[in-house]
Amino acid sequence: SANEQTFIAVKPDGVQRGLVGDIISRFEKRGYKLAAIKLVTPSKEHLEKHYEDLSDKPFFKGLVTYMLSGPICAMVWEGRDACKTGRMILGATNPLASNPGTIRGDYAIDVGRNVCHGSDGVESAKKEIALWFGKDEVISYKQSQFDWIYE
Ligand code: YYY
Ligand code: MG
Repeated sequence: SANEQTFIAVKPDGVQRGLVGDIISRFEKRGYKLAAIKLVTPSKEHLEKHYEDLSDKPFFKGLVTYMLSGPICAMVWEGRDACKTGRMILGATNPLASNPGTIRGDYAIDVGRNVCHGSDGVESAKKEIALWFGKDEVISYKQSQFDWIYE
């Protein structure tokens, strides 16, 4: 359906490196609709909850420290197949395995500085959107170019 939503975040390195505009542009130009956006500095507890499935991984502590190192640009993008296509726009988890043309493949080298986050499926997207945004922060509106993007 054209109203699938995904949670996309520009991580602290992406914000500091001035990549927010480019990342927004890639989703806009593809045809996705921006449903929510804010710049935030979440707590350690919030970030541990966001990455709770990875809590037993050796990189977990470093991951949370990295995510605490500066502001994060949190967004919700909406459109057909938003979760799967969002992951394709981001590239692979390890930037060295990401194709040029993806965000990570264009801007990153190390896995622990991979610039952006995207939900890995519809269920995790729902969970992440509820964690990062209040209900009134996710906006419902008609995208004016809708009929030029969807047949
Ligand atoms: O969803 P995605 O961000 O692509 O990867 P995850 O497997 O969910 O891991 C989350 C996050 O953890 C990843 O973006 C970087 C970091 N990480 C790491 O530092 N080292 C690894 N070997 C794997 C992941
Ligand atoms: Mg993930």
